Amino acid sequence: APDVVCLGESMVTFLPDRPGRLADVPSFARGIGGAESNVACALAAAGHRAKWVGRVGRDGFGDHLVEAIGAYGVDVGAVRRDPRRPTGVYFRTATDRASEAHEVVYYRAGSAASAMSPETVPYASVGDGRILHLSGITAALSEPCLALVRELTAPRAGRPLVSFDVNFRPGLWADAAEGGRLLLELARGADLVFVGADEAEAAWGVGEPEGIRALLPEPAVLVVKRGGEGAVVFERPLAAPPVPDPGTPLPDLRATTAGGAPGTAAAPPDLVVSVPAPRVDVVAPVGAGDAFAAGFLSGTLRGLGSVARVRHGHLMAAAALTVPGDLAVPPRRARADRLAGLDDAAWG
Ligand code: KDG
Repeated sequence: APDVVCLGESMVTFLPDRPGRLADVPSFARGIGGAESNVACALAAAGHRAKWVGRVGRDGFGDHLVEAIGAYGVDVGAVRRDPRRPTGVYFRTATDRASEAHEVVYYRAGSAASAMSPETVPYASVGDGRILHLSGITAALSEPCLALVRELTAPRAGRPLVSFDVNFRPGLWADAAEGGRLLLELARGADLVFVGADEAEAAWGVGEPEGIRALLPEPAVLVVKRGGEGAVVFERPLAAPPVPDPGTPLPDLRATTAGGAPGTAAAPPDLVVSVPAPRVDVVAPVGAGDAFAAGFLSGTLRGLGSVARVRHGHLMAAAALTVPGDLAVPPRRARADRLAGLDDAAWG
């Protein structure tokens, strides 16, 4: 059985070979993208059994995605091919200044993945891992996709630990305010939630970590990412001590989720840790959030403590931040462990 199942739309990406407006750039290099398969690829590279579930067209781009993601060691056996709908693609500008906004153009309306639904994605194909990783992108793709994410974040006996990266993409929602409201509702059903402080500000009008936790008290673990300032984790106390052993069973975070509904019984107190990020020269921020999630989930699978889990997230993100595309080669596990184990001064 897989450690982590990642569900979502993957696309072929086209990155220009030079900075400039899309209107001016003449040639592009092909890559692979898709937030959830990015997480799967990084987890597989870190030595975990990762599976990606999605739908692609019966076309050359679909072939390429299945082959390229499979080549990372990700199980692609549950990916379905749609003979009538195409594989999504997207184009993005390259800039030589990391802070400059990137132009992103999606060609994914009516894609094979937009036909994902509770009917076309059987629960058995996504519910067989220890962790099921989802993101808010899927909820924005179509009504059937939203229904699928609703179903997967709803309570269900024996469900895997549900991880949800909010991934608010205003350009994908017909009504961004409604998108924000839906994402909050979906995130409340997850066990583990990742959100950027700036995206929480954009989606919910609240960017302070404590304020975000007040909006989202239900998940046992809430990770608020603050870019170069690091990340803040809120979590219910876990009995399991940090044991860096790949064979360590997953701590049962779900056991600590009860009683957190807003306005009802008081949630148990949170453990709150703030973990600074290493300074890196950013080439392109794309894919960094996915890499962070992969590092944090990797640490979760290994039973590591909160600080170590966030540091593994930061290390994977640092690798992704320093390459132009979505995916970087992450540090090998032994090296990441040594880096994550550096004393706090090295992380200031
Ligand atoms: O996180 C990177 C993703 O944004 C990129 O791969 C494209 O999945 C994508 C999306 O929908 O924005």
